[in-house]
Amino acid sequence: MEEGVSPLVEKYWFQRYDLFSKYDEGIKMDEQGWYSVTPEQIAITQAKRCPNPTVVIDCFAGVGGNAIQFALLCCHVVAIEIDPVKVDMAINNARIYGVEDYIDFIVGDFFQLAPSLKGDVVFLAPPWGGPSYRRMEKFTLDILEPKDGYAIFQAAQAITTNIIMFLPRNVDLLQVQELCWLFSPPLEFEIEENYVRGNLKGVTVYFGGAVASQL
Ligand code: MGP
Repeated sequence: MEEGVSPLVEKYWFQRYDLFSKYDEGIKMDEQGWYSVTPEQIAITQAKRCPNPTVVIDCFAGVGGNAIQFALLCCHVVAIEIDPVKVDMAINNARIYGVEDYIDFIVGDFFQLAPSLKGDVVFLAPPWGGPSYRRMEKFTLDILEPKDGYAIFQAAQAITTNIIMFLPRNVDLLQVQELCWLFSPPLEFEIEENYVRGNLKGVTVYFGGAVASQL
């Protein structure tokens, strides 16, 4: 195993090729990246929902797992991440997949940037408060970071109502539905369970006609 891999990361290191199939080509992740990056097959599934061509705003881009798959599927991506170290890693990772020219990386706070952003689809995979979410019976939207799920959704829907949100498998689905009822008529939505090797990893919610109706 690689030097400097913490006990928390060890489990994810064994799943490294599920996270990035090109891991051995020099993929870089910090600790939060290891446990937060969307497994590659799930990121591909999410990206396939986007109409083509599309401008996708990845609001909590982390080390770039989703931005890379959106870019590979011909989307132009605006990838926002507040941590400059993660942005450097994401640029490195995008280069490995040959898509760095299709992603505009921005070091910044999504909430500050949101009023000036334009895009066709907003992608939200915010921090879930670390791996401890697994111990909760129900994950409520107020636990999401850096602000609660309602605030995140509100900022996103001002850009577009075509929103893709990656959430914990134990998320309170009633709360998710309530987000749609904030609109009149209620926003179209679909909930998808995401498995890797038979294990449920999370759920993706597709809001809005452009991404929710393309099954
Ligand atoms: P996990 O918590 O390691 O569950 O996360 P797993 O692998 O099913 O472990 P088990 O021991 O319960 O079997 C599964 C996936 O959820 C990760 O690979 C990430 O893609 C995603 N994920 C986990 N966390 C803590 C976060 C997070 O904070 N933010 C985001 N966006 N995704 C996360």
